[in-house]
Amino acid sequence: MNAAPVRTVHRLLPDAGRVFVSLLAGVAGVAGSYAVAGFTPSFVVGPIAGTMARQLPSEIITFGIVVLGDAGDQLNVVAAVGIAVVAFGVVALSCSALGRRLDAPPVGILLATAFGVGIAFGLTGAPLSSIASGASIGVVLAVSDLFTGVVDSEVSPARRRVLGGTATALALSVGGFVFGRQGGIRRSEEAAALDVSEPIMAEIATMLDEADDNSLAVTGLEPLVSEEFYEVDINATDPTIDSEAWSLSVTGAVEEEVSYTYDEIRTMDGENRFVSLRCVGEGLNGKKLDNALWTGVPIMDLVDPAVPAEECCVMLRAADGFYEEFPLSALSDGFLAYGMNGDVLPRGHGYPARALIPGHWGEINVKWLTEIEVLEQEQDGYWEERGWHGTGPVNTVGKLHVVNVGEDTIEVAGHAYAGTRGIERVEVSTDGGDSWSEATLSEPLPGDDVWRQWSYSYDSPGGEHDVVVRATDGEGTLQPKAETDAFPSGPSGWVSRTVRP
Ligand SMILES: Nc1nc2c(c(=O)[nH]1)N[C@H]1C(S)=C(S)[C@@H](COP(=O)(O)O)O[C@H]1N2
Ligand SMILES: [Mo]
Repeated sequence: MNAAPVRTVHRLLPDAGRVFVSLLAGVAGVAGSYAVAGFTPSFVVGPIAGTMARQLPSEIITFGIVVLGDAGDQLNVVAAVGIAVVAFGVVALSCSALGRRLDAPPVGILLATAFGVGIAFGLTGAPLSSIASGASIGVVLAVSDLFTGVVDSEVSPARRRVLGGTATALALSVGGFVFGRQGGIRRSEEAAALDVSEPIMAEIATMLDEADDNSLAVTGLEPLVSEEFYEVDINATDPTIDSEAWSLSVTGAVEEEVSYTYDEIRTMDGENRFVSLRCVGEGLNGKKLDNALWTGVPIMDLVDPAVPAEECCVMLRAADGFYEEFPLSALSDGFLAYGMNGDVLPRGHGYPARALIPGHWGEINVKWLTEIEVLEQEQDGYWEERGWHGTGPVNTVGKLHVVNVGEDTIEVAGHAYAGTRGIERVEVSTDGGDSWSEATLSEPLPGDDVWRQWSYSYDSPGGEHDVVVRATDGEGTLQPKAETDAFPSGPSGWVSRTVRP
């Protein structure tokens, strides 16, 4: 029997070393993209994660939001990184195999580079980061090939390939990761102090001081202006918008469509407002409730000049492909913010401008806003198409985030929020709901959509006990005791926690 056919089959099947080096080339391809783009939509992983978040069945998405929470987002990004690495790896492996079959390995490397650029560009539409992806793949393949040609070595060529490929991929990946973390070549333009008129600036300082003064002195309790404001997005990466090229238009059922540039909006009369936001998808005692001081303009100052011809509703559309619909009447108290806590609105919170709709769930507070379309008829927004009902007013909630156990006394504290209804009272039970006492509330901040802090101290009963919190809104309505899930219209119920002194 001739052994040749066996050897041919062997040659066609890639050996483990080549598979390994190709996968590492895939890692380098992802890192190359990250080096240039940072964590933006130009990073190959962004569109993959976004497509998964958009296309997966809504049951899986809801499970991710309600059960996994932030871990669900992380899982999505990890899966997207894996997909990108494998896709680039398969390109590297098959192109280099083709190059060998043609007896021209450099052709295979060039092909791998070209396909790498092509795939990345197809996903991101971003030339620079795509070239960085393809080039990184090509460099890993080329260097590992060069290493096999080293003469006078004790090490076998196959092993040299793996060593050379690994070293190159490692260097490119670590370098790419470190550089990309700083924002890549394209560093973000915001994260700067807001440049507004003297009186507005002075008012920001006064209002932030007031929030500071009003914050209860409780160890571990987040102040009235959040130090870390939560973020919820349909995409893993935030859009990078050039404010010079951005505009906001009022369209649809209006007498005349109007469009505004960033500069036009920035030169209109501005205002400062405290507004709290809460996500409909958060857990009952979750952390997706926060407050900030926003700077911007009343949204109707932009809409009125277009003269809406319909009373029904509006669709707010954004640069990330997000859209939410709600009644025009809710928009009438709305605000368009371009500043946050005295800084330019951060990219993660909607730079250059976002909507703030008082008293409503977070989702209609559309970030990266580009269009306000007046509608003649109701339509579903992004989350409503996925089964949520998150466009209405928020549920009343009293959160319990702080338990400070002292020697004789125990201090419990948290935040309470009821949107524009305001908070009238927070009550605490330390015996599982049998008896109730009134908690201390922080002095209210100006504004009609602002949370409050509460705190309560009591003598330690010694043993384990259940603390329950319930809030009454400004209309005198006690929040319902019955617990409901976040899906579909927001969590509800009294928060309770077991305390062990
Ligand atoms: N363009 C856009 N706007 C958006 C979202 C989004 O994914 N894209 N998420 C919404 C949701 S669900 C919430 S809860 C709030 C959160 O705002 P924050 O990220 O500034 O906290 O933004 C809303 N606005
Ligand atoms: Mo949300």
